Amino acid sequence: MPDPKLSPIKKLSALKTAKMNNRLPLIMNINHFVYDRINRIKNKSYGKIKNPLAEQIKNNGYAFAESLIPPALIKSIKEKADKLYAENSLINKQHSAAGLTRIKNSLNHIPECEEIWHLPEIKNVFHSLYGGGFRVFDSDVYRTTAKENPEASFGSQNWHFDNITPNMVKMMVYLTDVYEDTGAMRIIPKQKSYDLRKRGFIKRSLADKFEPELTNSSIALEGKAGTVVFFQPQCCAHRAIEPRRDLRDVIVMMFYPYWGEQKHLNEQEKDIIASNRPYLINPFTGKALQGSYE
Ligand SMILES: O=C(O)CCC(=O)C(=O)O
Ligand SMILES: [Fe+2]
Repeated sequence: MPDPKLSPIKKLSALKTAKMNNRLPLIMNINHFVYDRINRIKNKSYGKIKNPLAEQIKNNGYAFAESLIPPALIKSIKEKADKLYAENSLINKQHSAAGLTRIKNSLNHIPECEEIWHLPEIKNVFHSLYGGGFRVFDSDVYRTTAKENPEASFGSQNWHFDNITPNMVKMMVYLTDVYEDTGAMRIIPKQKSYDLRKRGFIKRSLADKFEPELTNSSIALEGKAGTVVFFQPQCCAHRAIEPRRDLRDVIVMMFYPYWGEQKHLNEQEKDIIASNRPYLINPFTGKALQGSYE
């Protein structure tokens, strides 16, 4: 039940948000709903491919696996990322005061990232979730460190749901060993998150009202370099954590269903996918509906 202290309008809005899993315009949800139905019809194996990680994602909103990606691939991506950070010329520093820096055009500068979504172990998870193919909407390599300015913050450091359609699934690949004190993301399982949303936690600005419940019901996603975390960021409340020591490097990719195979990308397509932000998309064309970052 929504919090009885909420005004009627807030109660209604919390219920609508819980129902749709987002705060997007109705028309966008309808567009994706129709797209997903077409996907189910076209993907004959919808619901038939079994994968234990996909089951966990469906049930809990997240799953993690330690050894889906060959260590040599992780090592070469990490080495290239380190080199780019050391050269310091291709780094987006928009949020550097808050400890977040990104590699610009990472798919062209670290082309090995593309190999990840062609690995059978990764493809299987999405084939099971979507009943067939998938597309990658966004791929990003970023680093979190201690803040330079304690007052600074980037949005994801507050508890939030990503405001995206229900068919999207995010994948985070660790390039460093990730512990609580090196910036492991905290996440709240789907059922508990759903309960919080119905009670009125629908956006990040309301997080303070729901503490300490948010923190107490969350877990830190710790894992060695190479760990893959799949999650539904529209279903599970989550937040980025500032490392208290060292740093955390990750690749983050966003997936959505598709009835064909994700093809190999040319340079221009990689450039677009490496800068697609935020995650609002016309699924029929694969095009971003809002701006990107450099
Ligand atoms: O970097 C993180 O730990 C989490 C960022 C986040 O909010 C997200 O990927 O949706
Ligand atoms: Fe997020």
